[in-house]
Amino acid sequence: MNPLPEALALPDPGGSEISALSRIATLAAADLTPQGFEQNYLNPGRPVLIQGAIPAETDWTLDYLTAVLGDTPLPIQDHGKSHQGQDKRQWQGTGSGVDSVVMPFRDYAAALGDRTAHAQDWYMGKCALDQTPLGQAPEFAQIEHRLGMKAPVTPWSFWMGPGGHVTHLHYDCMDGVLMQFHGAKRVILFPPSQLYNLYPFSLLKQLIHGPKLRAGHSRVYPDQPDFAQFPRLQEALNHRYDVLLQRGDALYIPAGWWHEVIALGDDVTCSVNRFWHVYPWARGLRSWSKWRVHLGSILAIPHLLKELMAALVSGDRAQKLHQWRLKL
Ligand SMILES: O=C(O)CCC(=O)C(=O)O
Repeated sequence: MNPLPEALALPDPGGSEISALSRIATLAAADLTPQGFEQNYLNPGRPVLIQGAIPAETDWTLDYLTAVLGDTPLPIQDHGKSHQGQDKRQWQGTGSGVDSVVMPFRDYAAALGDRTAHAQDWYMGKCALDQTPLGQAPEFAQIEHRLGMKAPVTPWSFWMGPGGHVTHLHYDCMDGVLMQFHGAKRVILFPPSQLYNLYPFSLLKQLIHGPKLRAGHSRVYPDQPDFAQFPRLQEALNHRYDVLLQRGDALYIPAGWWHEVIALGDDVTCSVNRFWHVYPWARGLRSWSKWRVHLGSILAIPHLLKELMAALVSGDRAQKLHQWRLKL
């Protein structure tokens, strides 16, 4: 087990404890107040696992989701099984940089049921729920109230799909809260101090490939370390944390914290997250990880404009423009 860095070993008011498995601060939702969250987690940018953040009776099974979402058209990321385990330096895209197809939820549910989605690694990543019947789910308001989070950047969004899917190691330039509505996920975390020990894609790569290969994504597999190619990974592994995210839990992932998210089991897993502006502002302003991602986005502009022109002159303009927007 990794030693707990001093910043993470602060005592929490309200009877929280450090989980032996995750070594990340863990507390019951009932013990959480907006003031406690701000003081102990938001201000220092410290992750926390909040258990019981969603009522025990809430379980977003595939049958429930199909009944609620029915024919609502939603984008599905097509990762393709060959992606997994490949040398990431060969990748042409990752995360929201892979191709998406829009299909009625019911068809996606059928693909999960007959395992086409497992075979093809079709995943609903960062799929906005605001225009769907789930957009106003009461569980969202409850967690916002408990955490006292201000200034959201994105709508609440789905991260759901087949067990076995891996959202590869990356960090975001915003604070995030990931809530588990069905099944379980394992989350591997590294602090922002490990930025270069985790070999992010270079800014130059983003200039050439645009947002398909973002500077916030890592070139290493934390569970299959290749120390010959990536020697500094050895040091990063001393700072690794593992969190088990079970149904009902919420995980606060501060901006700049690396995370890899693995959908456990064979069944469907369903999580929902939202991104927020970094608060307090000073934490964001001091974060080179955050600035680096913004710089990458600026460098991606020429590539994006080129793709936009190609979409505009394409025979399939509406579809191409839609795909272009999903990659932003
Ligand atoms: O659940 C997932 O697959 C990924 C979630 C994620 O990357 C996030 O919440 O920032």
